[in-house]
Amino acid sequence: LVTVTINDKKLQVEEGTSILEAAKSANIYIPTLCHMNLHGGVEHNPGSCRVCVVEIEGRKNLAPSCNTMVAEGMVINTNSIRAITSRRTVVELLLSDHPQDCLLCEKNMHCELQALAADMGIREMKYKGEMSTFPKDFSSASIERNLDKCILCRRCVTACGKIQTVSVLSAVNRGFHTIISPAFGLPMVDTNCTFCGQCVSVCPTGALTQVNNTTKVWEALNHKDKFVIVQTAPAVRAALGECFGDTSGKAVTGKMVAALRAMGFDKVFDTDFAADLTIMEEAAELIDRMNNGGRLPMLTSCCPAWINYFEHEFKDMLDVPSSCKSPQQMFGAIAKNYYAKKMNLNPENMVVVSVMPCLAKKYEASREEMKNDVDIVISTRELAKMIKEAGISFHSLPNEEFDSFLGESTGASVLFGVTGGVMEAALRTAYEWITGEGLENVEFSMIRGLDGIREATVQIKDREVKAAIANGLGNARILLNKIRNGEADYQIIEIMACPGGCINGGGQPYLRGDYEVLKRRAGALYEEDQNKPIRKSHENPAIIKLYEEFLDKPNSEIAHHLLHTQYFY
Ligand code: HC0
Ligand code: SF4
Repeated sequence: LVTVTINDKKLQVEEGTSILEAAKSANIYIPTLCHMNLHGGVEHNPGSCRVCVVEIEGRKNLAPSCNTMVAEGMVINTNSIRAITSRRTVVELLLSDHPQDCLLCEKNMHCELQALAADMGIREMKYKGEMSTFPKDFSSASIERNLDKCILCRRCVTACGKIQTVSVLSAVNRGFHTIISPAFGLPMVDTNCTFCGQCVSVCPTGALTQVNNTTKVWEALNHKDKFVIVQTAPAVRAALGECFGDTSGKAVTGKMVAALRAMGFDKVFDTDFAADLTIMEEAAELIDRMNNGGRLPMLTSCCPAWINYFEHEFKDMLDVPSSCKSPQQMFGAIAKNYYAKKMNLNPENMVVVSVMPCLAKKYEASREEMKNDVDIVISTRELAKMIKEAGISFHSLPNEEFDSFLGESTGASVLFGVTGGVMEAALRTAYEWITGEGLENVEFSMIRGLDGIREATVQIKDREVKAAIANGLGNARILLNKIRNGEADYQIIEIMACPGGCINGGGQPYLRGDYEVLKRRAGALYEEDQNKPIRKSHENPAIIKLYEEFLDKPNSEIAHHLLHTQYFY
């Protein structure tokens, strides 16, 4: 331990701690626009924004607190006139080359630069000069890039390069012309970008944002001839409340349903229904592969960013993932082909809207081979905006139930939203199907948690099923390389592109480096599972009926036609 004095307060901290972290431990807040703790203990501290500078006794120059480590006897002042003035100048200079359109910005009220300027009470543009005018990138269905708003913090570079190991973004050019860009200035859609949105999650400004589809949803809702239905992904309920000031860790399922109904959706359904359906198809596919010498391990295929990743980087292994479409897409296919028929609706007049924690889901819905399933995808953040726009008082809403029957689900399906959840749901069903016996304890606690890679051997009667789970694409790469090199003897692997799974999707409320929130969101989903009367997908009565009336059995010809897909180079 070393002893330091920060703002006249003496404290002891571990050697190797940055001044920024040491101050935080004493509840002293030093602003920064570039530093961020990323998932898995990766610290992004380039010291490039110079906002976090502090004065250290005996040193001539101010020091960036995020990458200056404490030393024994150090006396630090975070609030000296020099430090404050310098910090302010940095922000004023950033603003001098920043579009002044906060009111119109997708990030309005969620921008760290805006918040800092407000905290500093900046009231005038002190410096005027040349403004950057870089071309905007609206090429993808998921993410927009507006480089005029980029402050070169490089958080996105670290998120994409170190956490996801996709490395689409890097700094090019020098000085005033520096931009964060894909190689050769390619539009995102022509790169290896997976649209996971982790770069959007960490961007402090409006440089990287989601494609906003809220207007399209309002248009559909106001169209008198359209039957507009909505599905909500498992992880949305675990985080939506945060957009309305709730503390994290509380599922707001009932209020979310009530809000969607109040917005005017004809039916409010649940992606969880389709998650149960996915388990039916995926567990059947797994057992078939295990019994008939099929390709093992089988990889789950419900995360579109992950699908994108292996299509780009593991082209030699396209037979490994399950052929199942994701729950989002299965829902759309069932809604337009089964629900429509049952309810005497013309599928052409139906609009299927998804609320997802994910930005890649926007891209997934636009994929050519399944673009008829889902019409519009919005994120958790977009839904919150729409609820506010509609003047709905979220907290005064009653708790309402999903509509029948595409709204009926089990505890297994709600787990999909957290890393390991698809595996747990699949094991609950596979266990009972393989053994023909009831599973006493449905909770597979050995595969829970937020570690990047987890492994477990599950005894299913006389068979040992070896399972592995990866979350975060960097961790996925480690597992995939093991498979490629023949070093893995797993039967089933679950991969989710975002660290923590969908609870940390690119469309969720911003975490700002606070990963404790993820544990609480996960807890909200585990609690929802516990409170469900039925906790195994194959016991969902609406799913049983769907097979009886329409699909026949898992992996039937019609199930294959509607619920399965293929992967491309
Ligand atoms: Fe997910 Fe999904 S669990 S990917 O994370 O499988 O987005 O929440 O909706 O489709 O169900 C996201 C979340 C989903 C899908 C489900 C899966
Ligand atoms: Fe990288 Fe994901 Fe952002 Fe694409 S969406 S640039 S893969 S972090």
